[in-house]
Amino acid sequence: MDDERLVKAMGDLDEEGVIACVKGMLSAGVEPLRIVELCREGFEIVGRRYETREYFLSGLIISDDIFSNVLDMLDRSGCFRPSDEGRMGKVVLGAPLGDVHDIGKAIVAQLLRFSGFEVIDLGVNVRPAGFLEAVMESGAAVVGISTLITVAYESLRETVLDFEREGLRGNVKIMLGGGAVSQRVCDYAGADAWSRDAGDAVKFAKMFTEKE
Ligand code: B12
Repeated sequence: MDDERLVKAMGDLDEEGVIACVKGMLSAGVEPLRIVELCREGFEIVGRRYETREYFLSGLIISDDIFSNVLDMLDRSGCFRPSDEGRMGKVVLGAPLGDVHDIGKAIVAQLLRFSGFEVIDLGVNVRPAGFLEAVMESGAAVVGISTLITVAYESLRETVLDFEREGLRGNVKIMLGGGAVSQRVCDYAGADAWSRDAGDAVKFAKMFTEKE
């Protein structure tokens, strides 16, 4: 019941409703990742309403504002506090050239840090060579790219090709995530894994950095 209310409030851009639901859920001990997932479902409603022109760009911006408040609440509850950051290795993270969406990426970064990874967050609109340079500087073995917009597919492919051209593809695992990725996109880009679940970023990073 609360689940549906949260999804609906997010879809309706009802900030007070969202905050009230999240407060209630946190005090009832609901898993923070469950709250994030329900908000993500609400974002999908916002996206659909934007496509059908019920909402405009301002609707997308408001949904971002509302979710920032949710993230602040989750942060204050202490659930995303990093534990022994860096112990598990380094992950370079970013959104590709042409893409400025960073909400999902921020969640992935928090979860990776929480799980002991050092995250080198390059931000959004990262040109292909930016990922390569960050890996060369940091020695990270994992790259995560968060993609919400289809125009960025070409830049995903270019990013993977840059690692190949530099002879570094064998040393680095590349994972994709975000609403615009799929198995086809992963195959096209030549990446190693993909998911639309932030928890899988941690699962993949652990798998990729496991010592034989
Ligand atoms: C909020 C929003 C915005 C905000 C973003 C604010 C911000 N700081 O990010 C603003 C207003 C800036 C915006 C701008 C635009 N947007 Co917009 N936006 C959205 C919206 C409503 C929500 C996105 C979101 O944050 N979702 C919630 C997060 C939590 O979900 P997520 O990113 O998928 O992340 C989850 C998983 O995928 C996973 N994950 C994420 N990253 C990674 C990485 C790895 C490695 C792994 C394993 C997992 C993983 O973990 C997360 C938690 O589970 C979507 C609709 C939708 N359905 O997504 C449209 C949407 C993405 N936007 C869209 C569009 C068209 C635009 C604009 C072009 C609009 C315009 N006319 O200017 C611009 C694009 C600018 C650009 N060049 O990038 C389209 C894209 C369509 C397409 N096919 O390409 C969408 C799909 C809306 C729609 N249905 O039309 N947008």
